[in-house]
Amino acid sequence: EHQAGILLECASKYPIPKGVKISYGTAGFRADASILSSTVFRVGILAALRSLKTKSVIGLMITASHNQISDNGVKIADPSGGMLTQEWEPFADLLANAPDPQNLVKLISEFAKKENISFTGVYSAEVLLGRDTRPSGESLLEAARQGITSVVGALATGMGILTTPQLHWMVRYRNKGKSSLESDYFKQISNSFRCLMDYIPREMIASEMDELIVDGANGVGGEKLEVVKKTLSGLVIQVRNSGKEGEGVLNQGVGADFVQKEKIVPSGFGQIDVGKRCASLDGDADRLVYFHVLLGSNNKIELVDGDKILSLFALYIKQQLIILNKEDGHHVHLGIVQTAYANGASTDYLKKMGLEVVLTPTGVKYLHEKAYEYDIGIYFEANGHGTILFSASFLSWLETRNKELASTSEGSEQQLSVKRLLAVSELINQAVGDALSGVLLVEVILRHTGWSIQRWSELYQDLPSRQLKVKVVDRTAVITTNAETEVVKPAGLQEAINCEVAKYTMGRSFIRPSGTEDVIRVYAEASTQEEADHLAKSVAQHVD
Ligand code: NG1
Ligand code: ZN
Repeated sequence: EHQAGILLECASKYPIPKGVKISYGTAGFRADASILSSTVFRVGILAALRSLKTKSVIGLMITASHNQISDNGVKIADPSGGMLTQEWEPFADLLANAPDPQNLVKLISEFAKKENISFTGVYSAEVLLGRDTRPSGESLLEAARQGITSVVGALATGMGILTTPQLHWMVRYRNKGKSSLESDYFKQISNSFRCLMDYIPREMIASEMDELIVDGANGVGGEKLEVVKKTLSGLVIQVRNSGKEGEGVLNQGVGADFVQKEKIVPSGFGQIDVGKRCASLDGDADRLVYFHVLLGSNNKIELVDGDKILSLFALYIKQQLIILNKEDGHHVHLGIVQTAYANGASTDYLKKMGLEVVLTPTGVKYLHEKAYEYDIGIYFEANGHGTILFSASFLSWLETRNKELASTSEGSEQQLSVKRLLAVSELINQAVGDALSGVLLVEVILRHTGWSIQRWSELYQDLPSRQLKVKVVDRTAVITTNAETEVVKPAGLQEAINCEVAKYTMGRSFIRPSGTEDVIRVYAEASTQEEADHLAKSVAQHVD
């Protein structure tokens, strides 16, 4: 009752704005920053409850990723460093939309009872807090802190301005009982990068590679990359749009989302960069795409998207597994996870390479969960969010094998492969997609293969595609199935889409409600750009 009193008092300082209904979507709560304080306050409470329930440290990140600077958002990292369990999302919605403090307290006490959460147990909650560079982040972080500490005994630990993947990484390592400061993160990625560089076949090292130019989206990623790059040898990185004073506005004409959708150079890039290897991060550095600038006056680029990063990773991993399998016949289950937004040409290519490919609905939580079913699961969204997951049992097999080989065949090809896989598992973020570790792995693999960005891009040719969004009053009216490739409701809509698709060669199209915006997204692919545009447009007309 002491607890209820405190909650009531704190909650009254964060009344919810009138007429706003908000829901925990693909990436937590997102909205214009000016209406978010009460939501963030309440998510603070939620995070503390989650910590009590799991008896583990929980993460709370304040970011709106690639969205405009005036937006912000909040999401929770579970004990493993992954997204908040889906089972708690309905409660998150209820909390965020509770009309007044009395109602809020009632909801909390009912939920705590149902979930067996004790406010007076020996474990006290701890939540790690992070935020991106958005100016609104500072006061929202304070709201989160107030929410957390309104749960008696709960501790809110501020970790400063971070990339989203850094916070997830910290939560994961803290719960493993390991040191999880930002400096530990940097140490881990630069050490494993160094190892992987050492394991590159000798004949490849000779070939010097030119510098990588990275567009930091004027966000937190650029700043962090400046720190990382100082610790690397054998890789020269030039950071542009690093978010420093005068370089431009967060996500405005820059960043991975802009580059992927518009297929033109981000601000700060141009004809002087023709042919060079370039990469783009998003506002919270959990997405990564590569590109090179094409010759011509229209600032067009050749995009190397998440699907191609996935393909590069898959080829490298598969090559290591072939070396392992050959020697001792151990079968390793490698799975590739994509969404319906993956370019059709990428899926065809991966299958042709003999890889097992599955589709899940959009949203990291689905991809991550699926990838976790394999010994090694590689997942990517076309937009550049993805990572490589290693199962605990496969990692321990690798550790054992590494020890055995050290005594029986030191210096063998097989030992090298084992060491490479172990180093990849250290480099690439096991909690969530991470553009910083992704960049380092891409760079290692390009050196390993000796490929230029052009050669990499030629692995396969993307099918022309078009994405549109249709503003609707109620996006929940559209219900899909089969990894979002088919519409179930409204009735008749899927038949109409089928009809349109049938008019094109290599045509493919699907629609789904966005989880982050009030829109229905339309995707179309066809053998020419004109046809893809046309198909998308005609499908969009059926949605309206
Ligand atoms: P929604 O708005 O649900 O389509 C978008 C991206 C997702 C994911 C989330 C979170 C597309 C088509 N959708 O989700 O892949 O990245 O944002 O940021 O790119
Ligand atoms: Zn992001």
